[in-house]
Amino acid sequence: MFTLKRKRFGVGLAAVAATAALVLTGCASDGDTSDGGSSDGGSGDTSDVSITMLPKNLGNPYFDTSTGGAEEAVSEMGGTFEEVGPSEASPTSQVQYIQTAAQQGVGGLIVSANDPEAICDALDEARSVGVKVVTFDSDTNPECRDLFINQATAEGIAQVQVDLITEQIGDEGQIAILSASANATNQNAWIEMMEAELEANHPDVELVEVAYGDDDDQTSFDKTAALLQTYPELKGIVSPTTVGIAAAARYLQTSEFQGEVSLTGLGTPNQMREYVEDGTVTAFALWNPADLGYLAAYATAALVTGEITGAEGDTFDAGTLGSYEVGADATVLLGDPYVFDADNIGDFDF
Ligand code: RAM
Repeated sequence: MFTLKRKRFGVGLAAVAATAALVLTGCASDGDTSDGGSSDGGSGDTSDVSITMLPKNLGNPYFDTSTGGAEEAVSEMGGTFEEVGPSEASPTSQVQYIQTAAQQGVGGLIVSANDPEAICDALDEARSVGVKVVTFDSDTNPECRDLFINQATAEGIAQVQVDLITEQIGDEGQIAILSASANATNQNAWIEMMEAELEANHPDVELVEVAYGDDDDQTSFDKTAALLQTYPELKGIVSPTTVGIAAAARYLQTSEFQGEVSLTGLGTPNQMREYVEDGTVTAFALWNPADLGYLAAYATAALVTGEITGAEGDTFDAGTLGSYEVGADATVLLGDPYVFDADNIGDFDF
């Protein structure tokens, strides 16, 4: 059951695009578990910790990978682990799963939120019966959870995507964004910062539309077609979602726009490989979702055992990733985004 092979981003793989300031994730002291990391003296015994993982939706390879990472962490710690989730990434579709987890009395719930507010009542109820709530990937409002495990700073994620698209289109012309669901906390934060960066530093680039594919493959595919039809002058698409970028690439691949319209954003190497190899896509970015899930599970266990409370400055041990510290706003940062292109994509398998 715990067979996922996680491939850490290695330091030797650094054929990275010069446009992004990139530090590879997951290279923190592999195997070093020596400092224990307990900041306020909880029991630290994780053997009976039960953790439920609730992604935005099921059937997304990105979340399959993050769940695999969490499952591996729980396996190492000796607790129990379950993944549940809706088929649609809509604002309230996760509520019933939160309620069930609370009824079951799980120790910790790890959630990627489809909406910053819509699941807060359910999370409050879960917390009132003792469930520790940790968001990862896409946050709720901070008061609705104990901790947020952030994949990279929103500024960094926005910057790398703007750098990539502006470089690919020669820093002028029309672009569109193909996002996930309209309320997604993570995508909306990144889009806001992309808009600000475009406005401040790319006066000849015009963002003509933000479209929403709802993290659904077919919807994203159809929205790509619609964007290309509506804006004949379109030079590029940024899709800050692994579902959207893969669907958009599939559309472009067999269309008259292949090689004419640039596409970048956030994707998984396995989903994007064929499009990079055939030139439909030049470069895109992401972090390691397995590491994100793995870190989230260690952080959740540390909360459940009382090893940390989520206060700024708390430190905990995250297995092979090493030691992490809780920052401002009860947030733990995994690392920086990473750029994948034809030179390095063969080195990754997730
Ligand atoms: C999709 C989801 C997820 C996001 C990635 C980049 O898989 O929307 O929340 O972090 O893309």
